[in-house]
Amino acid sequence: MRRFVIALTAASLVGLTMASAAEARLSRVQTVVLVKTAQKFRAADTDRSRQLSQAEFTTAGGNANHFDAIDANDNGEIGFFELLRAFVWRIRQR
Ligand SMILES: [Ca+2]
Repeated sequence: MRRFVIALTAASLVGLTMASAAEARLSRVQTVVLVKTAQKFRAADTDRSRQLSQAEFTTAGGNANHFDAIDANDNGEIGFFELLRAFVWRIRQR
């Protein structure tokens, strides 16, 4: 019984460590995506309006054919969270 409890405890600790490692990795990926999106958005938003016009988007290398899909609220501009959602969606498609 004692060996069983020790084995179960060890297995639980290994499982927790693996879960923690996976969570830590996910957290790092989320942070990288968030920081890179913020950097790209800031660089593309040349008039500092906190919105990307279609011209700003394409000048920064965005595909004009994707603009309308990323502009989720159809206001003719891309906000930071619209761009972030597009990046997350793209990552999930890989
Ligand atoms: Ca928009």
